[in-house]
Amino acid sequence: VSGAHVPVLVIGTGYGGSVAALRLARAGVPVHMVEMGMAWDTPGPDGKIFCHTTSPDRRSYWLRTRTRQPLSSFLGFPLDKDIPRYTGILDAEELGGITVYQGRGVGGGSLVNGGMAVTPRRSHFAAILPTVDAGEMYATYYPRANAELGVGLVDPDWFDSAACYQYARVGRRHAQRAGFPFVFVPDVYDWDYMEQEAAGTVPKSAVAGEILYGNNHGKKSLQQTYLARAAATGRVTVSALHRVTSVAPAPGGGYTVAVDQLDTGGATTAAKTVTADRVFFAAGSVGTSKLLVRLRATGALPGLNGEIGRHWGENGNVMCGRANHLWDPTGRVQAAIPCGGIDNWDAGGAFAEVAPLPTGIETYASFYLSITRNPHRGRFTYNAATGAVELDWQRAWKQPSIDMAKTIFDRINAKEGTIYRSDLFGVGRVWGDHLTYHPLGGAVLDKATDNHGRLHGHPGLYVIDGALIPGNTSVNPFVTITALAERNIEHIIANDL
Ligand code: FAE
Repeated sequence: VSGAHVPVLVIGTGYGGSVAALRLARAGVPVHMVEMGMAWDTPGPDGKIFCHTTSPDRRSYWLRTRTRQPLSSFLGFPLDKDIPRYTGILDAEELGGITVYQGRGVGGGSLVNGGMAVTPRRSHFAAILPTVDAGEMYATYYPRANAELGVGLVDPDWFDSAACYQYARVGRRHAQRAGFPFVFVPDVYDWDYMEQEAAGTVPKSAVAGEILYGNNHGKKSLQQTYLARAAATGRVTVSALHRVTSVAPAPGGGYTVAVDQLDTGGATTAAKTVTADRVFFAAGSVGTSKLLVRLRATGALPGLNGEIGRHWGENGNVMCGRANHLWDPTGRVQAAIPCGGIDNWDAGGAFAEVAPLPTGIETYASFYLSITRNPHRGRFTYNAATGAVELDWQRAWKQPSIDMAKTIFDRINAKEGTIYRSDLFGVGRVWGDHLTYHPLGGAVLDKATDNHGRLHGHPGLYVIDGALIPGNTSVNPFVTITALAERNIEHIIANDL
């Protein structure tokens, strides 16, 4: 309701926002969450909430008239197609030099991601966030995050025989033959449900190839975990299809938050203001960075410091495929939830997840998303002429990532006598170096904020999402984002409220 006053307003409903909402509500504080995407709680005309990976419709992309699939071609055929402009679930946001994929809707990235729930090795965490007590993180906050998110491991015996993981077993064999450790990767997908999918006793989701545009069954997104528990407190309200455009000090104390209500075509249907005693920025690395950079540059939040918009990275994401021999088929049916990876981080700077290629046909291809120790960092700046926030990032900055991924795949190719696929990212392109799934940084802990996420210069403003992490987590990021949010909100509740 326009003109309302709330004790706490949370911008965004991804991991950071959901942790903040649950913990504040359990501490007795009413919380209002504002989410620019849709609620994703109502089935479409086909009876399903989410559309399928191989038949993207208007539900697939955020305000685009053509899909922007991570794999843009296959055997030389372009895969993208026209779709009606709609507030779909996956944003392929073009930021100079890189396409940043993000979830849009109540649940943020948890709606679209692969659910891979990885706790980094402690020494890596300590190097990334040296001012955070790693002892506390590994004793308390990582276990808490893993428990709340419902993280589990595939049953290794089932894995060994399941047809839908043939591609992962091929990935394991090739890794091990080249001398690399293959590790199982935990996930928030319900593994018992997946076994039933494979047995044909329940409706299929992962086994039918659902991923990227939402899973209709089996995946424990934030809607099933943190947000469900937050709602159960009775103290949390959520406004979907509402986008925060400004936060500024209110005359009588607290902050005035400007919010646009959107229709499903992306047009603003109402402009509202709310006052809040405290505001948590949880709009994701890109969303939080863009807001804060603009609010600082335009003088709405003049106290923010010069660290705002800095130390942004893409977790070194780079994709590639390999062409296998005819005696190494990867399977026509592929579970869309990855469950294993190749760890060459310490020696080569790369951790590669063995990813599915759920096309429904035999491709004889192995596909990988590598996380690498890319040292390059981008920076968000405000363009006063256009009023846009821009990211400086160049595609050439992915070269270290490619070199690190090659420490794994050149060796596997040499051992197997195989080659890279060059038909997946446009004709002749071997490397998917134009994108990231893992934006991180832009309002980094202990730089733009204090050591618990309080923004410098404006008491009552906090950052609690992936923007706090300086560009890399050495593994998939959401468990770390969740655990850090658990740590920070516990401290904030104990000291600020
Ligand atoms: P996030 O989850 O992005 O939530 C931010 C929310 O804020 C979104 O719902 C936005 O719509 C909303 N928002 C933004 N701006 C505004 C505004 N102005 N007003 C109102 N609302 C706004 O942030 N990570 C893993 O660990 N494992 C995986 O397997 C994995 N797979 C991925 C696959 C894909 C395709 C993608 C895109 C990501 C994947 N990730 C994965 C990354 C992970 O989802 C991401 O790091 C987290 O979702 C980031 O969490 P945050 O809380 O920072």
